[in-house]
Amino acid sequence: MVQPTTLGEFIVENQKDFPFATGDLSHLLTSIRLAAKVVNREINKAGLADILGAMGKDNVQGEAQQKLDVMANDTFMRALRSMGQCCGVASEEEEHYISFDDEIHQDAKYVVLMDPLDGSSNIDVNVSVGTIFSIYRRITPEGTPVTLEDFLQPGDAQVAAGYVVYGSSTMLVYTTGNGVNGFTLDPSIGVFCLSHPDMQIPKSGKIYSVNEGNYVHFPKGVKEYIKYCQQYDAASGRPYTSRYIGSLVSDFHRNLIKGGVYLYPTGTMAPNGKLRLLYECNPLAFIVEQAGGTATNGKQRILELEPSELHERVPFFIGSPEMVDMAHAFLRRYEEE
Ligand code: AHM
Ligand code: MG
Repeated sequence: MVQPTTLGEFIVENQKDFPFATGDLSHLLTSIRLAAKVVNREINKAGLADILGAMGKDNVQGEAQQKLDVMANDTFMRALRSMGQCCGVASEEEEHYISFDDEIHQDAKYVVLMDPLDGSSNIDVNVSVGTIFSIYRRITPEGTPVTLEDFLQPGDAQVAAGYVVYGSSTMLVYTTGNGVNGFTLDPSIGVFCLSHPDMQIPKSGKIYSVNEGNYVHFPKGVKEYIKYCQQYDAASGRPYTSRYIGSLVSDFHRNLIKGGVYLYPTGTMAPNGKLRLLYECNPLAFIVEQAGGTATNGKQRILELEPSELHERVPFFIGSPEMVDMAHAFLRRYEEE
């Protein structure tokens, strides 16, 4: 039997491809890998333990925090704090960034931005959820407390990004800027094994993913693009199939593998869209570009956007490059209306 490459082995083997290879990034990825396993274990038994349901309070975004949101946030925070490579974390669940200022963090170079449990409103009904993370080198000098500036970097400055999808199997997918690789957790031995090397998104696909409940609120260009997706055209394989889980990581992961486009546009109800630039859009944009795909806000590459706030929202168009291009063509055509 051929021994699978484990995530631990892969991280170490690929350390040399990283321009600042000191091993710190590898350690950081190791902390994230361990925390993901803990979160996976808790999610798997969610129906048995008293950890389902709402906490009874809202997070900074005004969304009801689930008990598992809090568990996932605490687990990743603990894992990142316990090692010496990370000097600060920004999370969807925390209004302000957290600075790690203990002795062991004095030489830490990296900040992490994350959505610890994305799609958590799905958790009570046993639908796949995820974790999304993004890693940057700090801008301010080592040994000083991190500042907002360390977190408000454009996505192009990311050194690594990834997600975990807690689905019918649990997978961790990540990039350090040298392609995208996916690892499936073998639950019998508790190890992530390389299952999807060098992931590439198909140039086009047959899936469009959008919350059509918001249709009447969308800009004209988006409405017309959705109609285009639904029209019959044998040559281009339309009508496309509509698939929307409402769990960004799962919707993205499916489209990455099968080819497709995911849209969360502006709307009269959500003038800037819903998804957060720093810990939802940027990491997935880095991954999709590394896999040959495209991610924009409808006009500009997501990775070029200059963030101005920690929890900033942006419209999001991501997926197979030809499909995102076509969505853009519709947006441009109806821009004035
Ligand atoms: P969350 O991070 O609080 O879970 O919110 C983000 C989620 C995404 O996973 C998903 O794509 C989106 O919200 C769904 O929003 P909607 O219910 O408006 O379609
Ligand atoms: Mg989220």
